[in-house]
Amino acid sequence: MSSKFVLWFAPQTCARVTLTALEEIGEPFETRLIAFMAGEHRQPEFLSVNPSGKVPALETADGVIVQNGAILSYLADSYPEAGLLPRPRDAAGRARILAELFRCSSDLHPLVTRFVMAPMISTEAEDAPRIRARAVEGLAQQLAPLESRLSEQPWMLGQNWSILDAYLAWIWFRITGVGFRQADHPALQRHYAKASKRPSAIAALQHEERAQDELKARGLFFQPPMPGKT
Ligand SMILES: N[C@@H](CCC(=O)N[C@@H](CS)C(=O)NCC(=O)O)C(=O)O
Repeated sequence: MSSKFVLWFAPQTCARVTLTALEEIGEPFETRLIAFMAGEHRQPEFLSVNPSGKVPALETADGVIVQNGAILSYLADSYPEAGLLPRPRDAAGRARILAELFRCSSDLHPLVTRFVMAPMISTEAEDAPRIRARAVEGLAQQLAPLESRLSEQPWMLGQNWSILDAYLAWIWFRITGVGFRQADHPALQRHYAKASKRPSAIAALQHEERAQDELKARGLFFQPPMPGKT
């Protein structure tokens, strides 16, 4: 490993949040692209890095770190000057930050998967509308407190940007990309527009574009279809 970090990732996935964090930190890093369409996430090379077969996985001088929330917390602690997350001294303050990370990774992300990739839950095509409908209900419930929070403050944690804003922006990108109704969530829409202008977010998208080009050249680029379309 010639750089400090090697990020295993795929475009449009939640690894975008880790990419954004690495861009914020400014340390040189390498990327390894996983082509899901070629099943590379189930192949020994990647499974030896992350036996769960999921991106992101980050190779570091301290070993491989997996799980977005854990990676973000590790990077925030390792590079306090980057301001990825507040680092309260008290246990309750730290628990509140972890709760926000888990909100994204454990409450919202599984709903994103159900809404965007219903066939990962059931391969029966007729189940997809029901899976998506339940996901929409769950998303509406989980996003409501964030919509009201962001109508009162600019960022997830208050007045300052944090990597949680990149996490929420990825969630919003993913669900609205396949038809989640934006009009019901004007504050989330504004938040996404603002979060996307951050230089780290722009740089992360540039990494993804290069990866997408590579996947397209190999005939392996996958775009989730809009519900009702194939
Ligand atoms: N809990 C994990 C979830 C990671 C995850 O589900 N990543 C997706 C891409 S967004 C993935 O690699 N999916 C492949 C699979 O589940 O087979 C995290 O937060 O890092």
